[in-house]
Order: sequence, then structure tokens, then C-alpha cells
Amino acid sequence: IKPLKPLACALLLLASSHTWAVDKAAENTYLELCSVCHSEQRIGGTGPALLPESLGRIKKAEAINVIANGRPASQMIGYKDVLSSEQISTLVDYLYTPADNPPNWSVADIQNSHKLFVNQQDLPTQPQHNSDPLNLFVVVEAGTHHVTILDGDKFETIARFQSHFALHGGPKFSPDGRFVYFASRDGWVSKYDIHNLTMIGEIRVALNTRNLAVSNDGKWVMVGNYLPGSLVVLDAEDLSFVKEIPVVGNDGNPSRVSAVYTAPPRDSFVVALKDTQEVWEFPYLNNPNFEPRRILANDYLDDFSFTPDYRYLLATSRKAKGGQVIDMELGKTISEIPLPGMPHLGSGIYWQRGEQQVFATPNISQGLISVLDMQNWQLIKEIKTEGPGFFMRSHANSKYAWTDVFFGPNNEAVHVIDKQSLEVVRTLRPMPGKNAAHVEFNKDGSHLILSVWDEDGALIVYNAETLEEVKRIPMNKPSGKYNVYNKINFAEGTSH
Ligand code: DHE
Repeated sequence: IKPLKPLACALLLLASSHTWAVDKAAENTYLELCSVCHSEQRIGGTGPALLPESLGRIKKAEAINVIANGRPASQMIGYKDVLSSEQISTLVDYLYTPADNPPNWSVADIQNSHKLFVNQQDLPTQPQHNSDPLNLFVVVEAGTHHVTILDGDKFETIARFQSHFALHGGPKFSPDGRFVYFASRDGWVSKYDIHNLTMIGEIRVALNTRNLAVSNDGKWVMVGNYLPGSLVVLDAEDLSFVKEIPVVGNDGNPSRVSAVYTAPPRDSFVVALKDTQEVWEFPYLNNPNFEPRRILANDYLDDFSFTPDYRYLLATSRKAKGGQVIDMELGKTISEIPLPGMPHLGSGIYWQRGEQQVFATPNISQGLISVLDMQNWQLIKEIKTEGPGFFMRSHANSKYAWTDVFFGPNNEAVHVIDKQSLEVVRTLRPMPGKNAAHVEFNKDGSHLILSVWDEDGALIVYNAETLEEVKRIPMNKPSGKYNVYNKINFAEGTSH
């Protein structure tokens, strides 16, 4: 290495002291204006955590906009009259810089965060509303961090409440459909009573959480986390802390959790790890000790799905071309799956096509739906779409499968696919220029609701047979919607 000349050294020193001064100024601005809601360590308080680990999905331009203009329907006010645009921009750089001392969230922190608002034993066990309790939709409103409970016959709101910041992934239900459990990206888990339309309790299990699963005996909740890389087991009745399981691979290296799911026929939680090539299984019947059974995989598991009997796990890594099939009985990879681009297996669905059972998955890097034969994992067809998609949905009673074009210039479009011919039979553009995505069917599959993810967006109800629009409910960035009946029955065509 050539030694630096004195002038270069001086310039470098000047530049780094300038950066240091900017960092310090941004940190001071943070401590003065933001820490009261977001905490001094940026781990969140009444506001969300503001660490790179939790802001990963938010583009810097969006963060700048929120600091300048505030966030509608929240306590976040705008600072454009207080801070210059340069100050806002350096503040955002500071928020995207890892903390000097990595934040920690201990078992004591978890236990101290636990709040029980009401004892469920004191509440009526019968629904205290007049809607069919199994045909309700739980709707996540991403734009305002609210949740709406929607009657699935009349498509009318029966309750609406504030959620924690940035709920992500599907909420999960107790086996009878009375309770719903939510996970927010910043680690909060909440339990809501749909019969009594009231919040039961909450607990913060981590600083950055992936998702949660509820055991099919209704006794346990398992939560998978990024920060710290851990699994946390809760008592499903009152959300009290049961166990923390640090995630360390066979090789001794710590790992984040990609996702945790319940596998009802196996009476177990199945966990995919992100930084080590392993799947963990936790049987939960009869006084479980929550020690993992480790299955070694052929690749990392960023995204995965199951066959309907939960015998096989289909998985892919973000980098891989294709995926792998893991046999949960044998505990090993038994086949490769021939898939191009970046298949989004987690959103994949299956259905009966004549004699064949097929699995179809959208692709987040290419405009196509891959349809596979579930007998031999061979590709049957690639259905061309107008761009890469994120979600896919159907219902056993519907002849159509729906998929969005989530990315790119055509994200206003949704495709309706005939499940037998595998042809796109209709392309809808419900609100031109606005992103249309994520569909969920009602209990009997006669209707479905589609989200338009826009500040001036909407839920749009369609007749599943005629494809005619039935109703439009204005909403700020509605994201996922979850039908109680479909969820508790792990119905064909919906996410698990
Ligand atoms: Fe999701 C589900 C992972 C980005 C909206 N997403 C899931 C699940 C996983 C996952 C593992 C299944 C959890 C469950 O239901 O229990 N999501 C990921 C990612 O790795 C990715 C690509 C990057 C990340 O930031 O984590 C990602 N997801 C997004 C988004 O940007 C979306 C569009 C907006 C948002 O809310 O952040 C988004 N993800 C969703 C939704 C579901 C979901 C609405 C539930 C779908 C369902 O129908 O069940």
C-alpha cells in the first residue's frame, strides 16, 4: 500500500471530522426531538424503533418525507418548519446507521413489557355482535396502523382499532376463531378478542420480529425474530412469557429467523432459519420442552411453503435459482424444484387440476406464475403476467386464482387465472395508476376482497363468479385481509 501524502492525510482528517460533526449534530437533533417517543437507544417507545434493522423496508426518501410532513392519523408530526432539508437528510442517515452499542432486548425486558388489559375468563364466550363470527375479515390498514374487523356478508365495519406500528405477515387465529394474534415489525405481539371486540393484552418479545404462529391446540404462541435472532414462546391465553430460544446453528453461528409456522397434522411448529442452512421443528403436545429437532437443508431458507399434509416443505433462498423440497419425516432434502427468477413460495397456493394437484407461485423478479405438479415437482406451465407479483389467492369453491402485479409500471393490474386451463381469463385495473394487490375470499368463496395499496386506496369487493365489482370501501393503504373461517381451517387457496 502506498503511504498517503501529508495533504491527502489532512483532507481525509478534515472530511472525517466533518462527518463526525454532522453525525454528532444529527444525534443531538435526534435526542432533542425524537427520543421522547422513539427512546434514546432508538429501540422505540410510543413510536417505532428507528434502527437500520427495523427501517430496512422503508426507503430513505420515504423516511425524509415522514420527518418533514409527519404521518397522517398518528402522533408523528412534521418537522419541515423546524429542521432544514439538509438537517432532515443527515438525521435520516443517522437513523440508518447501526447503533454504537448493539441494542439488546433481554428476558427481563420482555417480561416487563407484558400488559394484560382484561382477563379473558371475565368476558362472555359468545359473540357480542350480530355478524357471523366465522365470516369476519381482519383487515390490516398499513397506512394508518389500524385494524378493521369487517362483516364478510354485508362487507361493513363492525370494529376498528389502532395497532402497533407496521404489522407484518398474517395475523394468526386461535383454533375456534375467537382470538386473533398480531405481530408488528418492531416486536410487539397483541391478542384481540373478536367475540368481544376488545384487546386482551400485549408483550414486546424483540426489537425486530418476523412473524408468529399459534399452536393448533390453542395453547402456545411462537414468535420468530431478527433482532435479537431468537424464538420466543408465549402462553396463548395471556401472552405471558414462557421461554426464549436463542437461535444458534449447528455450526455455532447465530442466525435470524426467516419465519415460523404451525404444522397442524404434525402438532408442531416448524421454523426456517435465515443465516444457517437448517429447519427446526418443535413438537408442542404434552408438556413440551421446546428443544428443537434440527433438519439440515441444502441451502438457506428465505421463503417457504408446505404441501397440504405438511409432510413436505418447499423452500427457496433469495439467491438461488429454484428451490428445494424437504421431507419433514425423513428430515432431509429430497428434490430440487426447477424455478426461474425469485419465486415467492410463501405466497404460493395449491389446487386440484383434474387428476393433478398443482402448486402455483408468483415470482418477485419476473412477470410469471410457475405452476408445478405436486407429484413429481416438474414444471407444468409458466403463466406470463404484466410484471413480478407478490401475492396469490383462490378458494376451493372458485374456478379462478387471483394474482397481482406488485412491482413495476403495471402494478395497477390484477390477473384472474382459470385454474383448469391455466390461462389468464381477465385482467382488472380496479383503480388505474394505483397498486392493486392481495386478495382474500369470504367463507363460501362467493366473494373476495382486493386491496388497493394507496393513501387514497380502497377495499374492493368482487363477485367471485361474475368478476363484477360489488362494493368499494375507501381505505388508506389496506394491506392483508384474513377471513376467520379460511384461516382456522387452513383452507385451500389461502395463506397459512
Ligand atoms: Fe411480507 C407475509 C416475509 C416484505 C406484506 N412476509 C410474509 C411472511 C413472510 C414475509 C415470511 C409470512 C408470515 C406469516 O404470515 O406468518 N415480506 C417478507 C420478506 O422477507 C420481505 C420480502 C422483506 C421484509 O422486509 O421482510 C417482505 N411483505 C413485505 C412488504 O414489503 C409488504 C408488501 C408490505 C409490508 O407490510 O411490509 C409485505 N407480507 C406482507 C403481507 C403478508 C406477508 C400482507 C401476509 C400475506 C398473507 O396473505 O398471509
